[in-house]
Amino acid sequence: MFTKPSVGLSERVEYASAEWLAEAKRFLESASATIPNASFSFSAHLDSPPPHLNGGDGPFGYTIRIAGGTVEAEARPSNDVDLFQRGDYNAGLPLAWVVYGDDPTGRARIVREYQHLAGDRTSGPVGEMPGDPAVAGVLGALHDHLARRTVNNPDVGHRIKHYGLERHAAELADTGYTVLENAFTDDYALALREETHKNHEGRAADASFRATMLLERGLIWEEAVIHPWVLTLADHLLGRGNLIYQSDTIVKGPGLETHPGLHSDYAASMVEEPFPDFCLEATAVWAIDDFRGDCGPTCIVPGSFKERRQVPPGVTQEGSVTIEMPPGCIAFWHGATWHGSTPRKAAGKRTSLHNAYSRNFMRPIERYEEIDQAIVDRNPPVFSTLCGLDDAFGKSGLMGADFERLGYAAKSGYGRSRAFGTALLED
Ligand SMILES: O=C(O)CCC(=O)C(=O)O
Ligand SMILES: [Fe+2]
Repeated sequence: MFTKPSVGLSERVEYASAEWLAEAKRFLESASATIPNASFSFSAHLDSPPPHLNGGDGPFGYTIRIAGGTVEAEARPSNDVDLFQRGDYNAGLPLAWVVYGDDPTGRARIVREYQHLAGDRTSGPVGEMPGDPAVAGVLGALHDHLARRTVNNPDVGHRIKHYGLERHAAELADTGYTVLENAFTDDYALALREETHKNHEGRAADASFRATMLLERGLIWEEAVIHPWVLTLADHLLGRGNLIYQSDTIVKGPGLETHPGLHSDYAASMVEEPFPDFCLEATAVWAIDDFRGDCGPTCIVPGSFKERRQVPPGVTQEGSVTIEMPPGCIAFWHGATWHGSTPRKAAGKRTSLHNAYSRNFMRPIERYEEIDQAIVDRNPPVFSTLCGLDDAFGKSGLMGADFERLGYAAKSGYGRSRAFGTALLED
């Protein structure tokens, strides 16, 4: 049996859209009986919203006022509220999709990461949360209610622009790989390293250098797989609705040669040659430890994805370049690019996270269709999509295909990376 997305597909909404705001109003109205005397207002001013959401020239955002059992919701920002926040739409979006559950402090780590990615594109809140715990509780519940419904910005080009990924997209088109600098903090690297080493400890000396199926191994891996910059490059190369193909860590000690020679990441899928000119699979490698010099970095042949074939037997690493990156970087490559890994010469270990993504119609190496319901429920829709829970594959019954999912995939532009609403016009 397939695990279910945490809410019905028809209930999903875009951040700060008219439907999102209507859902917020509906939720608060149904909760208002529990806080009959509440008086509280909050607002957000969101800069650079996706054009398809912004009907006019005025400032974009929302304002919600709760007073005497009534709820007013307006699709524009206002300073005249108890709690106000301003920031870039795409920078704020991941913060809006964090599901806190019963423990508001339990997600501090990922909130800090999203703030790190946002940099100065969001400013701190002005004002205070309501002092009355009952009102604060309803607002917390509202946040999670919306987070479980909030999809990614479907305008991939808009995300590329506002996350500052234009250079990275150009490098992918040119060389087939790119490096996202400062993509996670030192504190996050520490937490990833600790978790990785726990998974690798106590294994037999001849055990695999990989620990696999990470999405069933804890919250930190669930967080990492939906890194907003990585998801944007994955959507760009693979189209929306792409899947997690494999999620694993590698710990490489001195002398260990994990990937001699060269390979393409299409090898396991045995893709027929010539490869299609669109990308089928792409890989994100997180440098939890140093990937420079004699630390055993990945090596790659720039532009080799244009060969559109597997690495022929006997090809060596000669002519490849190493991907030199300090901890906190994420390398991302087109899966048809020829690469390998250099043996580690330095003392100590190289720790890395390898999240590979594939097109929606591909058959991934790892299977998450029966992942624990609790894992899906504590994550936003992007996570359920990556696990293959939203599409129609494998879900046919005796009465035919899953038409709800087929319709959802079509409406959401699965398989496409072009701007929302333009796909049909361009065809
Ligand atoms: O560990 C490395 O340096 C390369 C790993 C690799 O080939 C991959 O993740 O696809
Ligand atoms: Fe590889």
